[in-house]
Amino acid sequence: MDKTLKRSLIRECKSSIEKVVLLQGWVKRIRHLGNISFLLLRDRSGVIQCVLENELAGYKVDMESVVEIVGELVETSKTDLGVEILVKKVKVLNTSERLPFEVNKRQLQVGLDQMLNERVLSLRHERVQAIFKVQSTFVRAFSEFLIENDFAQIFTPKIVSQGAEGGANVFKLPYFQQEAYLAQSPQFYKQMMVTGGLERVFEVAPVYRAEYHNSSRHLNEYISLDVEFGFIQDFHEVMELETDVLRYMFKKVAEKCEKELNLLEVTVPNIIEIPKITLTEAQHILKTRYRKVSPIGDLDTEGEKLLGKFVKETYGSDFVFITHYPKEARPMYTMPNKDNPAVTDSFDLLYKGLEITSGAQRIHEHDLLMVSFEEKGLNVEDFQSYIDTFRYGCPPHGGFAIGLERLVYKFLELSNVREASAFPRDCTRLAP
Ligand code: AMO
Repeated sequence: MDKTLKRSLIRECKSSIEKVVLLQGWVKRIRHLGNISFLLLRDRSGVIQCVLENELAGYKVDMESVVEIVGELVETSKTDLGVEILVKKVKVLNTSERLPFEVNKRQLQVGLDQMLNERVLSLRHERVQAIFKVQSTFVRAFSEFLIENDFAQIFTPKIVSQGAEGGANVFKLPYFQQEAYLAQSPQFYKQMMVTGGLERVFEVAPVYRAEYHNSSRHLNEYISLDVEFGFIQDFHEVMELETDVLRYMFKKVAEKCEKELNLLEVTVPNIIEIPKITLTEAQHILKTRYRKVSPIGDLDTEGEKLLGKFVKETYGSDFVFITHYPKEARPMYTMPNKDNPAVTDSFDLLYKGLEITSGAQRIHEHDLLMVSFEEKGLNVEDFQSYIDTFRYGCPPHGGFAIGLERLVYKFLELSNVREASAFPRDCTRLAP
């Protein structure tokens, strides 16, 4: 091949001033029509038609093989791109075996299990790739917004000595002479970094939940987008920050992922303000409007779905904050409400009827925290290093965490949260 030519991307071909280009990618399809062949070439940026004539007509290559093409760019009205390649040379860099299923159909016609088992192949499909491009854009926008607002990115351990969320859904692992756990959340550490003096922090990292749920919304490992910040007035400030973060994330996705959103046929929500409803009100609405009785101090899956419908119809919003959960329903670090200490200054954010976030103001007073641990029946000695944090000057603070896969799952209206994870971990899936 011509060593003087550098690789061009397919998306650059449209505006290229070069006449001859070198492209590399996968063979999406090849068709032979008499003395002419049409090869559709795909790279990370798009698809282009390559025309093979004369001695190259009838060129034999297996679908999904990786090839390098040198050809002349010619304008055409026959393709969306407006240009095609008149092939001069073609070289196979790596051949593909026979595919277990077709990856070039408009819709990928495989079940969820096969899609996940054959991830490298299902990813070749543009709609599947689009999911992860949207995911990547969300994460970048989340980080960008927070960095712009003076938050520092932190990295906290995923091997820990205690679960941070209460409950039994922790994975245990042997750790030399001790027993350790996989982190359920960076909760304690993000608070410790705030108290340490960083004031405003965020983290993007996996967390682990030993949940035996085989549902469309549970994973055993997911990416948690965590935020924590100090010197807050109240937990409303935390909800305001989350609203601003989400608004920015969706704005960036609309800007950067136009092609992907068209392909997936979704529109970006216009977030102006997110309605807030207390848990008591929410349960009342469910009971009076839908005759739906909720579990004590909480909402169940059906209740969340009905509330999603209610806020869409009433406020035209895909989102709703549910606030003031009772103490029993929230972890030990959650701040009780000053006027009514039976409830907490906490919230969940529902998006299209699914919880995608929890957040709260935290207890920053040492003695109150000790009481809270004891009320939950927890042994304070097991959490000593966390509790000691509050002995040396801790500002009022709060934060929240967004489940990344749940956000993508709901936004793109996928069939299952697993579709929003490249290599999901569930009760039975450990490979690939
Ligand atoms: P919580 O436990 O509610 O709160 O988790 C926060 C968000 O994480 C997502 N999530 C999950 N996603 C997929 N599979 C799961 N099994 C799963 N479990 C939770 C949800 C949920 O809203 N430390 C607090 C957050 C905070 O207060 O800052 C926490 O972890 O989207």
